[in-house]
Amino acid sequence: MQLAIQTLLLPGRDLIEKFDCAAQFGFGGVEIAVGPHLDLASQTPMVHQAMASSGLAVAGICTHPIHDPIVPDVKERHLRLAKLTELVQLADELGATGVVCVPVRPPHRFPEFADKENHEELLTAYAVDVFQEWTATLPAGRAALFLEPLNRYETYFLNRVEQAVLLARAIHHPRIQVLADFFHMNIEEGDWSAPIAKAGRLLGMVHVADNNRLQQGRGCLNFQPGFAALKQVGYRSFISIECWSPKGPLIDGDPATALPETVQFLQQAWENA
Ligand code: LER
Ligand code: MN
Repeated sequence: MQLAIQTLLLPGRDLIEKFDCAAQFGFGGVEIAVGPHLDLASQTPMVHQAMASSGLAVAGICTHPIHDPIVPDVKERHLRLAKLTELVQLADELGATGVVCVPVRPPHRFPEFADKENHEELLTAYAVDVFQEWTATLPAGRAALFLEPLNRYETYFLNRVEQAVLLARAIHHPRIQVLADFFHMNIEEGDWSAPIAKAGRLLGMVHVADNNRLQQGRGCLNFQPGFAALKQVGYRSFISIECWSPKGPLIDGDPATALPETVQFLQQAWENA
């Protein structure tokens, strides 16, 4: 298994120290979280240094709500899509598998669809048009855009993996893939294997946290059935740790001892799956 962790969860004053810590803790990759706190374009020399010094790969780039592209304002939408193009190009430059994308979440809404019974269908058709137009403008490269479903308390569009799979199939572009986040799946899915089987080869990235969104082993989730489902579809890409507390990204305990334990816990669960 290829285990990664998001930058916001790692100790260290800069990306070089964070990557070095991730290597010491036993991870194979780092998922770089971008947003108002980090403009990746200005940091690429440091990321190259961090990769060289730690020997770790950039697993992926995790975006922030400021990057969600399906927003009603046309000018704002184009700015966000241009930023996603920049991030996908940076992912290629850094050898990362791709960029996480939540299509839309509150407060952005589409009042013209909101009251309609077929709200989801209309919004899906709208999103398909936007993503198809965007993929047609993508410069050559391999890095993917991972469509991420979030649970019902975080968004009203794409809550289950199957919905992201249907959207990805409708967009029908080799660089549009799907992300399965075990925290959201634990809230929204009826079981682990059917959604993961439906995603199959479209599954490009996995996020994991326990049911309380702390690191694995600090809640009551059993990771083996989900890992067995990943093995069943031959998933070989990164499984990335994404933990949150109500105050923001957080690892419970001292990361220097808690994170190596988490690595061991997940490796054991993978072996037993
Ligand atoms: C948010 O809950 C999440 O899971 C992230 O990966 C995307 O912002
Ligand atoms: Mn996630």
